[in-house]
Amino acid sequence: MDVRLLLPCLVPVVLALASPPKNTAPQEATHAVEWTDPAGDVHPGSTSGGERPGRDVVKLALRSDGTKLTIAATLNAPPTGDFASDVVRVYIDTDDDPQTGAATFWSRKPGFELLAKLYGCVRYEGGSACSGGLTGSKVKGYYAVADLGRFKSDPINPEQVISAMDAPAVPIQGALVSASLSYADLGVKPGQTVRIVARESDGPFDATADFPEVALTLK
Ligand SMILES: [Ca+2]
Ligand SMILES: [Ca+2]
Repeated sequence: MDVRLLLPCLVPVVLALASPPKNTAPQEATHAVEWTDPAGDVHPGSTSGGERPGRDVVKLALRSDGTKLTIAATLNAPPTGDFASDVVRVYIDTDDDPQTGAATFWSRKPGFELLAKLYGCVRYEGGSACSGGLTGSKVKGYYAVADLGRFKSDPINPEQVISAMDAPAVPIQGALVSASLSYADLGVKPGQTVRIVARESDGPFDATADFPEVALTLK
């Protein structure tokens, strides 16, 4: 067979395989954005004491007020049990440039400088936890915090800016888990547009756990 006849057929196939996923323009929002999310789409978490139910987000709101960004997740039920975990992860592209920063872990979307996590923490008699738990300790209540990390040399593990244990505790009201991060800690200014991809922490181990990508213009 003449190899010159084969080449025109092969080249388009190779190009198709090498081309990156299609870039769809992010949703645009001013000051705030809110989404609903299905119930029943989370997986259980594993603990040393066996499996604990996943934290199932049914609504997520991101709100800016000129000084802080609030992450507010509504769960399908108020928290129970003695195990703490994050409920939502929020990747933030603070320079609105996909060429700078790290990629989201599961969906590989590029360009994020910050990763914030919203936790449902547990207060026990004699301690508290935002990840894991104190087995055998009596649970006294639940509260929310948001931590913050900045991607530097490690594209997977950001360097800590605010730890969950140092962040201000916000009481969980029913099924509403909500906490805020200041513009100063985020390194953003009023009127700036940031690109955000949020993710249901206990959602499927793939891109389907992501909420829609949004370009949010901060108040
Ligand atoms: Ca859900
Ligand atoms: Ca960036």
